[in-house]
Amino acid sequence: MIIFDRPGFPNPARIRIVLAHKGLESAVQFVSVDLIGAEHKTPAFLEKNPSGVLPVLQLDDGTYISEATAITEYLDNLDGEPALTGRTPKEKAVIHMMQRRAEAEVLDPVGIYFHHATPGLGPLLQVHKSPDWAGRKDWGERNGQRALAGMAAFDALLSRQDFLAGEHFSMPDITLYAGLMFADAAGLGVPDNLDHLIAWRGRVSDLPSVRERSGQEFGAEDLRRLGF
Ligand SMILES: N[C@@H](CCC(=O)N[C@@H](CS)C(=O)NCC(=O)O)C(=O)O
Repeated sequence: MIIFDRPGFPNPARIRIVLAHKGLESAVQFVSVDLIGAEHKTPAFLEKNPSGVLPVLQLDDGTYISEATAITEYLDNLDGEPALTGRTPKEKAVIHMMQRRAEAEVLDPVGIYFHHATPGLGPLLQVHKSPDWAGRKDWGERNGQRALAGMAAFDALLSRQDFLAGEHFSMPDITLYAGLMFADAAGLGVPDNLDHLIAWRGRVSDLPSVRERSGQEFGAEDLRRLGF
């Protein structure tokens, strides 16, 4: 299997955590795609994923699977023990619900904040994302506020349970963890009064599969190229 990604970026990090969690790292070959150079908007890459985003999994039979959720579901089911995406109908439904909520309320709005309220990944990509970003910061700012409200909602939930779908670590925890990592890197941050969210973040980063992956700073090398 091949994973097209960029080390240290939030959605690729989701899959790297899944691979570590499932003991599958040696089963894949990583191919790095230059996001700052907008390589993922070229016709060659769009053939792999018409949405023009990372990560993408290529199976040995040539099938391309994009969307971190779909890739996670595939990898999680390979060993017949899909603990990250759910084993019973109820587990699957609760995980799916929390997964969508983590993406819609935190990770995606942080991405919009990053690309619409800041220079994002620089001029070559802004042409595709938000060419007039400087005049449209309000859309980005509104999404930044939405992400902060989402974090507060998860803080309240985590005052009652250890992980997003209940008592066990699963896919939505990885999604929210990537969302907070992105919020830090985008300069939005995580409010320090959200004690339950911060304690949960500590629990997640202590898991071996996450600890191994969180050594990577968010796109450190790429952000240096942009002068951050
Ligand atoms: N919904 C997608 C989101 C993927 C995504 O936005 N990936 C980012 C990297 S963290 C990307 O490729 N950004 C470049 C762009 O939006 O042009 C997924 O779950 O895989």
